[in-house]
Amino acid sequence: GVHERTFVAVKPDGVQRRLVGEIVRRFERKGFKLVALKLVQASEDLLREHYTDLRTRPFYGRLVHYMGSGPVVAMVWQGLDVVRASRALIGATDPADAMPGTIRGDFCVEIGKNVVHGSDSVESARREIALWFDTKELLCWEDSAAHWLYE
Ligand code: YYY
Ligand code: MG
Repeated sequence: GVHERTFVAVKPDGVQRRLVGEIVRRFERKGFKLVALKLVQASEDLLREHYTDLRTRPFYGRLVHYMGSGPVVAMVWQGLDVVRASRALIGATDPADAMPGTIRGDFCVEIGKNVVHGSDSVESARREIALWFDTKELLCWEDSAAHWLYE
């Protein structure tokens, strides 16, 4: 429903490459509602937990190191089908497979430096939002554009 939420993060390469505004802009113009945003230097523990499903994969150590190599912009976006729609805006995991017009398709070339994260299911989104944010950081505000976005 329209209250679905997802966790999105601009990864350290995205921050270094000054892509924060561009990435936020793509979610904003689509019509999603920003409910939380912060610049974070993530701890190794947080990143290990964030990517726990991938802990047995050969790239896990490198992934955790990369994600901790600089600040990330952590965000929560809300809206109709936002988990699935965000994955569509972000594009395929490997930028070589990501369609032009998607964030990864437009701004990066390698899987290990793919500039942005988005939750892959409503359940993952719930887990990731709880991991990265305190409840009080998730703001409730009246969305005056909702009337023009939703039937
Ligand atoms: O959800 P998404 O980020 O698109 O991909 P995941 O399969 O969850 O993998 C998380 C993260 O790990 C991916 O964005 C890049 C990295 N990675 C990698 O470096 N090498 C792989 N073969 C697969 C994933
Ligand atoms: Mg994933």
